Amino acid sequence: MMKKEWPRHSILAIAIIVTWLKTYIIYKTSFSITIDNALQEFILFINPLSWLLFVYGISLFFKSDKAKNRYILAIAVISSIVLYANVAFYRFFSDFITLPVLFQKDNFGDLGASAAESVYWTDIAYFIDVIVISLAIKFIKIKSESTAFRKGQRKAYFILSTAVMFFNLGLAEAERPQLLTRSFDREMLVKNIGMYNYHIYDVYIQSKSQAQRALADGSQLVEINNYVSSNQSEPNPEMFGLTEGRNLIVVTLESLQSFTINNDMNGETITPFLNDLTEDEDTIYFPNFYHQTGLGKTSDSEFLLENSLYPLSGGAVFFTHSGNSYNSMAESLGKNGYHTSVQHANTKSFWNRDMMYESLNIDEFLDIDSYEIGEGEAVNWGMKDIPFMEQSVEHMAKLPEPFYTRLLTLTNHHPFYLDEEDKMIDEFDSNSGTLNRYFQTARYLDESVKVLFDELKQQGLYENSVIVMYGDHYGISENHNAAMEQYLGKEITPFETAQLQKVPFFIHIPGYGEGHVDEEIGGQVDIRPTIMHLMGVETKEDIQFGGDLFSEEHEEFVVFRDGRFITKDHVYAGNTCYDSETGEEIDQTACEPYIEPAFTELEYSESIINGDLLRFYDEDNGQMILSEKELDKLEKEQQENEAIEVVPQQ
Ligand code: GP9
Ligand code: MN
Repeated sequence: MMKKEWPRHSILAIAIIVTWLKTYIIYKTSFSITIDNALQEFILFINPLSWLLFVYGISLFFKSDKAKNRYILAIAVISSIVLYANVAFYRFFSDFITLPVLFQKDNFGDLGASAAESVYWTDIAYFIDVIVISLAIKFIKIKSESTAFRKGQRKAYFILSTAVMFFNLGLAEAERPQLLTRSFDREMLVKNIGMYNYHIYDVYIQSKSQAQRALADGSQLVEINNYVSSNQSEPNPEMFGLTEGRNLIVVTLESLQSFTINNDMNGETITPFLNDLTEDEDTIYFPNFYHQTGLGKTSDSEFLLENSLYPLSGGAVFFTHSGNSYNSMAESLGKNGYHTSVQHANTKSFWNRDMMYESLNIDEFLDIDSYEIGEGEAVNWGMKDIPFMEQSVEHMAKLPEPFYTRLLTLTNHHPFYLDEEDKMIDEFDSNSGTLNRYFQTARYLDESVKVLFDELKQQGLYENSVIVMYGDHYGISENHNAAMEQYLGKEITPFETAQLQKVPFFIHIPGYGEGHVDEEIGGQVDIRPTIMHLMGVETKEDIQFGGDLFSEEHEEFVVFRDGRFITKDHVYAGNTCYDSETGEEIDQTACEPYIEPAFTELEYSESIINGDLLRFYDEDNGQMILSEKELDKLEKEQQENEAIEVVPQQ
């Protein structure tokens, strides 16, 4: 009996279809990927296809059937291993694999053990495509005509696979604008571009930063260190150590801009509680304080605050350089006996926080799994701020003291949706729904801060704490300028846009009694030195770009991430120099002396990050470590727990 003969590219077609469907089924069964609408489901379904078409399609270049089949099988095996490794990893860490995780020594031990724990013999099912393809190769008889694919057809095939890729990327971009440039969450990447493409992207991002790192050496740091040292500001003796030994609670006020403070909207107060704080005897409020974030938004603000370095000009440093050495505020306070933590009711992989927090030496990350989100307690991006504050204070009551904990709020986030019962003021009446709703969520955020203070008092944690609060970045982008003009009642020039970069900064010290409004001009890069000095920790040897806002020597010079800057007398924005008092354009020469220094600051900070230069620096004694060899030696010594001998600068 004649066996049925199959068309010549059957094996290729089977491989693509089986691996594709298998991948989708695994997405649905082995990971918990949140899907909010039908479009997201569709993207998830098609996302393995572009890569599979491409990579299996390469088999079309093989001449012999045997080589072709072997190649297809090898790809099936490799892609199954990648997928399965993620499944096993996810079982333990609820996260997808990213290259640094494989190379971080600390993780590695845990990883091996955990991986072994989460492997079952039934997992063979994850290799179902390999089995199906092997059987197909063995039993299917292909029509005996030549399997050589004609060039034209091959071209058409790859055009098709490229088209599928662009279709996928197009849908992903529509669903998640700036997905690749901001790369905010591994889950979102997997959801939108697929597991296989995600790994390619991850390899690209990581190898780019590894290459820059490999080329760097400690000598680059000498010049930077000289610059930084000459700009250090002496602490103000009246403030230095004022809150030493107290718990430090830092609250990130999501998307809160300063224009909401001491202001109203159609007669309604936007932030009553924060307004009172600006006049409170225990609070120092900084109205001339600016955010300096880039594409990494909240994560950039965290980066600035922890390290007093500028974030990157492109991409989010939390993603691109999470394996670097840093000298974070958490690390320093940790060395001073503090337990350090971050509390945030969101997935831990968002902004790659789980990875980055390890590098920042944050002891504990209380993420969404540490919160109980009851019926009606979530809106917009997740858990509502009020229950979040309540539960965070419950966590604090259990933390070892003294602690440094950071709370990241979420409700006042674009697109600013709120449940009816949480709306405490009306919407604004412009043609921008975003701006209209913003006032309501900002009002809600204000209320949650009040709840935080009340809860702290109830738990007996208030008196012995210092509460620092800052706005992380803008909430209303320039897209809403027309509506903002209506609200502010003035034209938004580049000067005004720079003013809108002001975010509130509060330092609340229970029992202080000398609260005031501090007009000093500053930015997020100044938070670290200001707070560290308040906590009684010296920062003389630290490589940081900010200065202590309380210091007599603090320089009023705020550089934005894109090169715009503010000085006491000028605002430089849109390549134009403005008088800071009047907002009027003035001669460029007034700003000229600052253009270069602004650029230099950003450049220096960028090279520290790209070259991972802080690995060549010992902040304990301010010594430079110049060569890889010396660095290896030091690491070895550290590992052996012996006294660290640092080779001084030559
Ligand atoms: C997400 C939250 C918001 O966890 O921090 O991030 P954003 O979009 O503001 O950067
Ligand atoms: Mn934010």
